[in-house]
Amino acid sequence: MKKVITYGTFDLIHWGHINLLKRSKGLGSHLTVALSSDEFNLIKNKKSYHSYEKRKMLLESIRFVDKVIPETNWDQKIQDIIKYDIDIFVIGDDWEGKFDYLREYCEVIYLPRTPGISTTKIKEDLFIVTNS
Ligand code: C2G
Repeated sequence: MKKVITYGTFDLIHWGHINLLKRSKGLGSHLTVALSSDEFNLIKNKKSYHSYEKRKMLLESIRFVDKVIPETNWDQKIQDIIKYDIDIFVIGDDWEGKFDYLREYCEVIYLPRTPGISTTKIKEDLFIVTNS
């Protein structure tokens, strides 16, 4: 049973996220999502629209997702990989190269981002619509 893990904020869940989760699950038979906490989001300079609990509930409703754990800092990945017996770390290629140090512990795969959609784009488009 190949176990896969990915990390992210997944705010205002959209089809780019779903593409990532679907492909991630396709790499193995179990997918864990380490979901950025509200506090860690502030460290990432991200302000989520939805709280951690709401983002967790949404992710747990997605059939590709088997487990959701909190991501509270940049440095938990190695211990997560060991603790959850992970075979593959996967993330979008906007992070290309940033997590190569994990290759000592598991396979590292960067998947192409889905073009044309992002949480930021959604927020910007809605701002324009509501202010025009
Ligand atoms: N993503 C994607 N295509 C998009 C938008 C996002 O493939 N159009 C992917 C990102 O590459 C990432 C995942 O969806 O793998 C979640 O995106 P974010 O919530 O923006 O994740 P991020 O803030 O980059 O968090 O420790 C790692 C960080 O927590 C990653």
